[in-house]
Amino acid sequence: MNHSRSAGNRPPLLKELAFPEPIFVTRALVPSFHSLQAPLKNILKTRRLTNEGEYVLRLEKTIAQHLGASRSLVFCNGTLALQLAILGYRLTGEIITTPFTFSATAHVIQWNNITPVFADVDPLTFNMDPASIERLITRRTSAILAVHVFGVPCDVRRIQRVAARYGLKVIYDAAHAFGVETLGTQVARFGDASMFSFHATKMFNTLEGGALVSPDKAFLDRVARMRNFGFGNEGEVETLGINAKMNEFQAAYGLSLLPRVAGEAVRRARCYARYRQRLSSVPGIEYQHIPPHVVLPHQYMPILVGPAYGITRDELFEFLHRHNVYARKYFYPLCSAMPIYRQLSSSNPDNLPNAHRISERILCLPLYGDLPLKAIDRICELIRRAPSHVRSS
Ligand code: T4K
Repeated sequence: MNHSRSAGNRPPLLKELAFPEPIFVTRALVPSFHSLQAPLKNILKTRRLTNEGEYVLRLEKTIAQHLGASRSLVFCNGTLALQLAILGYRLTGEIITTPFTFSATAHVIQWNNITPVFADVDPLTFNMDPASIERLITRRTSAILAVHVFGVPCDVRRIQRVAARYGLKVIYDAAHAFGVETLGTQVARFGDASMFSFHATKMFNTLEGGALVSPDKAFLDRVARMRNFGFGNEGEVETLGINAKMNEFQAAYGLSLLPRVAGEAVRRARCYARYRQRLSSVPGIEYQHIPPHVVLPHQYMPILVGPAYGITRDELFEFLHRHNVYARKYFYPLCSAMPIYRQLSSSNPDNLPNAHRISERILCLPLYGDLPLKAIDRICELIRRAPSHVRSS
């Protein structure tokens, strides 16, 4: 169904609420210029630019501490980190994953010549439903690739029980979950490996980048070799590899940014609470459930636009755009509806009712620490007035 209207029958703008400048879904957190000066000067002086230099090694130690892991590996982006995690465990056949995610999750499976199998999601947390996972396990299944969607942790205990029963690996796409805690510990401690994205749009970023953590030391050694063309300690190519290294500028940038993350999380929590408060009287707006044992630095402000709201998600999306608010439909369409995956038998919409319902209603509103509370009030007022305004035109 196409909900967009031609310019001729669009409702007039609510001029008093329209933003003069675009408000994007997020705004990259950056370090101060001052904090970057010394490391950049040092990099330029030593001319050590890449290949596991001083700053990359320091960042790996710091990230490991931050995530409660004994070791971390950093990469030029999160997608390659995840792709190498699959290769590092020599997975084959089929991997069960979620359709409600960024395309990278499904792509890394396909790039490894493995068939992604899509499981339905929980209607409240938007994360993979362990019962749905279990129904899809076949003799070809080698792993579960689960996503902590918008940072909200999966049901890690139930997923672990399912995996243990069938001897499967569990890899978490924790792209959104840097600093998240669940069940009294870091989310990075669950599963056989977790990938964190450090893309510019993430609260902690290294421009582009990502990290892997795992309790399996031999696995991390293998992946470290794969990240660098397969070179081993003796300088010989021991395994299939690729170039997935992070460079020294990125690592120095990340080290300078990390001290800012805690303050950013506090500011985002304030923004999140303001949205919840201001939208509480708007019928039909629903939220992702955050279980009580979870500590969540908010990376996203997802809402579901339900039928009681009065207009569709797409109508609200367009209305906000016209008022210069660039909310995003993360994640629509589902991976299972994308041309390269929709022919798979698990992509049948009848098997994915919750994922379809969420994907058709989801909207991520702008969220970043220096978004003024007054701007949030104005966005909420636009959301409050949109149904009557759109319907009356
Ligand atoms: N798994 C999951 C579940 C993921 O969500 C992702 C990435 C991955 C794996 C893969 O990790 P990486 O390989 O990326 O490390 C973005 C990001 O490119 C992508 O990293 C992210 N997920 C995905 C959810 O969103 P776009 O196309 O929405 O980004 P873009 O360029 O439209 O940016 C959104 C807004 O962010 C802009 O309107 C303004 C702001 N922004 C953006 C950039 C690039 C900045 O302020 N500065 C910037 O440099 O994909």
